Amino acid sequence: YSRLFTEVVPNDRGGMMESALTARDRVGVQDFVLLENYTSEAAFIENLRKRFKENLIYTYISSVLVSVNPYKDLEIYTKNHMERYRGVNFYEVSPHIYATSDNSYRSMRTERRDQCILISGESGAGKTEASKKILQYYAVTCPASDQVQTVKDRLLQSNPVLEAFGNAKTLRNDNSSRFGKYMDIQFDFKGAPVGGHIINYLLEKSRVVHQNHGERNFHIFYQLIEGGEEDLLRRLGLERNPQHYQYLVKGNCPKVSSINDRSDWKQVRKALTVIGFSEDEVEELMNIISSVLHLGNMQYGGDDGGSACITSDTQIKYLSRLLGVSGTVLTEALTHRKIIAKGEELMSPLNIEQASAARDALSKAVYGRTFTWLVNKINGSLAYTDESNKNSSVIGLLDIYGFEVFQYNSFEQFCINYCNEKLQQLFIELTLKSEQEEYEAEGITWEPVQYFNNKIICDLVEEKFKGIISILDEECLRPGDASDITFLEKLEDTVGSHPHFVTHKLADTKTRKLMGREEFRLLHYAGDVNYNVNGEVMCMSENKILTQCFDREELTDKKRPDTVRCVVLSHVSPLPNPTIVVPCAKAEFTKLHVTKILDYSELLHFNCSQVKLCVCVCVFVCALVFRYKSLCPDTWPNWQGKLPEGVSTLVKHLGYKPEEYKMGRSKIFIRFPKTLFATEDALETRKQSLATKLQAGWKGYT
Ligand code: AD9
Ligand code: MG
Repeated sequence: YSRLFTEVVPNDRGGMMESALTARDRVGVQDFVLLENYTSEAAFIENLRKRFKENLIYTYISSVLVSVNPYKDLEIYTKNHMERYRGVNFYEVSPHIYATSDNSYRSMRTERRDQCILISGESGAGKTEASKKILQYYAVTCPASDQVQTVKDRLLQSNPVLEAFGNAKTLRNDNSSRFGKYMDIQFDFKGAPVGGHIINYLLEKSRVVHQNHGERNFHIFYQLIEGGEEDLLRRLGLERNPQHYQYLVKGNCPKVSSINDRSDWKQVRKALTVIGFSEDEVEELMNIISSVLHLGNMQYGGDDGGSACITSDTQIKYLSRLLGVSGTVLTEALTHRKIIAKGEELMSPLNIEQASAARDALSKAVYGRTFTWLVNKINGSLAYTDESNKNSSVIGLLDIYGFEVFQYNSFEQFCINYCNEKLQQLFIELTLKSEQEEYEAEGITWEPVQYFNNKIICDLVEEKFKGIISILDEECLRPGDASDITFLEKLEDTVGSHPHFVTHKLADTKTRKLMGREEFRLLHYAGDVNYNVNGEVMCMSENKILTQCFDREELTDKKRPDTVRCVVLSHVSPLPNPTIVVPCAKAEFTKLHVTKILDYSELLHFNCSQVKLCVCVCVFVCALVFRYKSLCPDTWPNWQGKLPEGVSTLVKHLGYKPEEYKMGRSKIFIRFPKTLFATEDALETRKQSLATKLQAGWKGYT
């Protein structure tokens, strides 16, 4: 009975008995489709609020998990909790990220199909935390041998390493992911995790050289400076003071109260060892990290002719040693560019501004390449090599940076928000489409539902020749007078009439007041964002050091901008278990805030369309019989016959009218949530009377 007793009231109030109705009143419903007034925004928010007050941060919309960031540690991620969800069906326990994890795992095992868990939500919503919880769940609950334990350790330890190099404090999140991550966890035929593979998308490299006020550079810089051993810092020529480095002072925020850089350094060092980095490799890695800091401190002065020269050779000395490049070559490369005149290569001097830009470009490129190398190295250590076991299945986890809007939004935000736009498209398509397919499979007639398809916005960004990226590409490659402003003008000419695009010139009076002249505004599904075009059209100078360090052909291949890679979702498997994550700033659950979030995530819209599409609550027939079997003498203690007949018997006994439900092939579709509520209430009454009788020593069934 214990399972039945814990199901109805999904809280942690021990064995306290409460009627189903009172419980629902207090903690809301655990699936939004059970809301009686499911299309009402107020009812939706109220349900979320009730649950949040009770520390119930998870709620379903059908098979989608909605999670509200509690911003505090809840005791819901213990080993006991993991055990509670292991091998148990979705509908038998209260909503949890572990239920989603377990459900994907079981589908992978039983259906032998790869799975994917998409995690979306705005910045700070808790996506990365959710992905870590999923990984921990598999690490703890899946079978293990010694070899598998190593893989589990490496999978878990890849997180602190990637977060050190790819996460940073922003105004929205102290540990904001500044890259997108898709991780495959490979399982062998026994269901043990045996390998993994990570794909990273679009690291925000501009952060290496510039941070907005109140933000930081990537964590690793501060970790190294605060936590690095004395002799290591000496070898790297670093001082134990972040304020000393130009690349670390832009945001005026060297310390963050929620972050302990020193202990994080220790954790990262340990993680690097677990993953399999040798001492030499760690040292080389730190050489590069410190060389970026030295580059940032390099000062330029101008000679009489206005050409840039390096005023102090301290940095060059360190750089030359740390990067293994000759000082003379480095100096020339950082102050000159190569031009070809009359078929001859000449070195033309840069002015101070150009030289500073070249230095920053080099820093970004070095850091970006190092990050990619790091991911490749981790992949090497996670690689699954057992040839005899090729039939492995995978669960993919997609955790990208969330939708974000700042006062000043640049190319980075443009890429991030475009990426979220793509994800939203995929998400709607997969969930609504899969729902419709389910009706077809179950032989149920359904009405197609109208919902906002954001493909129109994706097209605006990505369409060949006519989209914003193509136009930017074209301006970057165009010789002559191409500039940020000509780019903006070209946008106005090409996509000016698009309903989701506005510029200062094209805007109505009201919008114009909210826009700068160097901005364009995109009307995203999640909200309107102004993007500044300053510095978008950067014609990279031919740079000696770049040509030495990097593959030249790749550098000039501007036909494949990074932005597209961030949305290559070809690895997403056909069966997603989507998760939406809703943030709740500083644990204050105000209506205003929630309404804003709903606006952003289109959650409500999604809920409505999902529910309208469902038209009803659908329950697996086996779940229905299992849950309510005690309400009918013919199905108690177990139904021995065929399941559909069991359901018919049960619902007839419960008094369901024919118009209240439809039988599918494997599921029953109940038209009104209140029908299910009535059955829940009957179950509750039944359980209370059974409990009383059991206490009195009763053993039979009446
Ligand atoms: V971003 O798009 O990378 O900027 P995320 O990834 O959505 O963002 P993240 O997972 O980093 O957000 O969560 C932000 C912070 O919220 C964490 O550092 C935690 O302090 C807090 N958080 C998130 N989820 C939970 C949770 N389940 N329990 C407790 C949480 N705290
Ligand atoms: Mg994140």
